[in-house]
Amino acid sequence: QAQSLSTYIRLNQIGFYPNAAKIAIVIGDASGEFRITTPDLKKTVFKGTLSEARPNAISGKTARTADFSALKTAGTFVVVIPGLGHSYPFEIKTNVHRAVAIGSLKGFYYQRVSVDLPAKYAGAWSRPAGHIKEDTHVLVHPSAVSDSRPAGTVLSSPGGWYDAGDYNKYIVNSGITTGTLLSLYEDFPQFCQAFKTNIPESGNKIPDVLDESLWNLRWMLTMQDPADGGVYHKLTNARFDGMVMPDKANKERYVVQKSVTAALDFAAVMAQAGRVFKSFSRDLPGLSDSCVTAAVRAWEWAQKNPDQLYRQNELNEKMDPDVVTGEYGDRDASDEWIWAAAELYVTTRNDAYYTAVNLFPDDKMPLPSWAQVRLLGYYTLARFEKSLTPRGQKDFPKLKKQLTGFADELIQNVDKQAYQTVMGQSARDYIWGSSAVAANQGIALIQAYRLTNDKKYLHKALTNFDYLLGRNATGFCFVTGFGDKPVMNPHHRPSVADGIEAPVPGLLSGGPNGNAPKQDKCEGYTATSADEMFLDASCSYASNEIAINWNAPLVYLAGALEALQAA
Ligand code: G3I
Ligand code: 9MR
Repeated sequence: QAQSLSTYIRLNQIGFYPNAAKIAIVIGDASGEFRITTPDLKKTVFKGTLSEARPNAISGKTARTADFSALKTAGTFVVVIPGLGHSYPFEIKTNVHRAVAIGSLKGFYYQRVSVDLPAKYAGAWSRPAGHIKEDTHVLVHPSAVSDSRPAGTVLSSPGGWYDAGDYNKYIVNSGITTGTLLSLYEDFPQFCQAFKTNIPESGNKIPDVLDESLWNLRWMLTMQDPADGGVYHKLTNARFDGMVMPDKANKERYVVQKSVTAALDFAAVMAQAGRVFKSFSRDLPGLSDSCVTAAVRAWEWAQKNPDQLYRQNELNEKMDPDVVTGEYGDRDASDEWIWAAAELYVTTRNDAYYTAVNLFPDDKMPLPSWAQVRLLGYYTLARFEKSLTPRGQKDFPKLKKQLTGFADELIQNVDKQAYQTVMGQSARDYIWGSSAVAANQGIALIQAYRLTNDKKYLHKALTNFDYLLGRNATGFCFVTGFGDKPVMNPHHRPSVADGIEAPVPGLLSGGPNGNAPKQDKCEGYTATSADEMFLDASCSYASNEIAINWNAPLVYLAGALEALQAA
């Protein structure tokens, strides 16, 4: 009988590793047999039976699983559900996610500030440099004025990456992003040597993931006040730009108040960078030492200013101009202390950092996000088990137990879920930037795999990658430029303003967010459950913006799965 494309079949729209699990989800009423065929539907290569219907914990809707893991033949195929239709085509092959891994790291190149993106590297998305005035003309906001930098001072603070769909630069978010990219290198150095993204630096001796990270690290270094070691919270306009290209965004830029969270996230990343770039000292003389020095100075500033949190509303009551761009505010810096202490300790092997803070205040294992960085410190302690001082080694068994216990919780009930993914077991996963929840859950599982060698963690990490690439309740592939139903209209100023239909590629959409309609007030949301609360419209910044701190865990997960081939 005739078969047409069915949107009721949800699967990773890119494909599967030959030896890995292969699952498609079928929503609606279908039951009984399914087939895997060639895309012309003529040749059947596998037959199976759909699972029993499982209820979706979030929406209550039911779904069935088509499990064709036993099919290991390389090729391009579709899932066929008799009477319903067929899926998008997918591939089975080794390195099947290499293009996504490369594309998502390349996404950072497109976010670069202060530099032209020529067609040689940027293809159709070639554009002139944005914010070139930052080279000589960044103002000191009244909240950031100090003896060394009185009102009227102008600074140079070019480079780095635009944070997201907006054009501002925020140290807190830069910190977690850069730390995650550096961690991919630390965990999979060999893979990273051959991980090339066609950026201007690709021919040099430094892996592209580190060259890309350096683009932002160098900017971050300019955000430290040499007089006292403090770090400005952000470099920003007072208000968001319109939907214009970066070179047309000409509002005044300010560095805004130093904060303890910025100082500690900066200290953590600089300490990590000091470690990573040590082995590239011949090509980057002095960089490693400069990073460690900057880290120590930021840490010491934080010790003297532990209560200096960034609270934008309080600031705006006292200061002019009001600053209404992204806050990345915090009420509690205890997790930032843990991350900075762990990185400085591992880099310097000085127990004073280890004992300066309570590294294990409780048994909680909060998933990493810009606001919660505790686990980034734990991952580092776990990564360097062999080189910890006796003080750190003493705690290692406890740390390992907590990290694997957390992973066990994440995977415990996955097989009962309608979509068979770690992501989405609770409606609480569907917050602003939920795609990064999925990616960071994946990273937590990769860490557990590295600690135990138990492949169940690796296999479950792959379920969340499948989620991001299409096995989800929206049916979208959340990475621009990939899949058959990709996000096309992200809240991303260049993608809106460049006149090109396809958005800038390799960027991860924030994803479903139960509160999005209230938060961005974009018209057109129709979903009734959080897992579907997503709108592929550029006004939907609470569900469809892109952001560097979401892309980085995508790069990590894609890179780790490629390095390990998830087999
Ligand atoms: O975590 C809580 C959750 O416990 C609670 O149940 C839920 C109920 O609303 O809220 C959750 O917090 C939300 C948080 O994101 C989750 O990370 C907040 O409501 C929500 O307001 C907050 O949104 C942040 C958003 O800025 C608005 O401030 C996002 O995290 C953050 O990623 C986003 O970052 C923006 C920058 O400000 C500007 N640049 C673009 C960037 C991406 O959209
Ligand atoms: O474009 C801004 C986006 O990057 C932020 O994440 C978001 C929330 O802070 O705000 C967006 O800017 C909107 C502003 O908050 C309200 N007016 C419309 C702006 C988008 O066009």
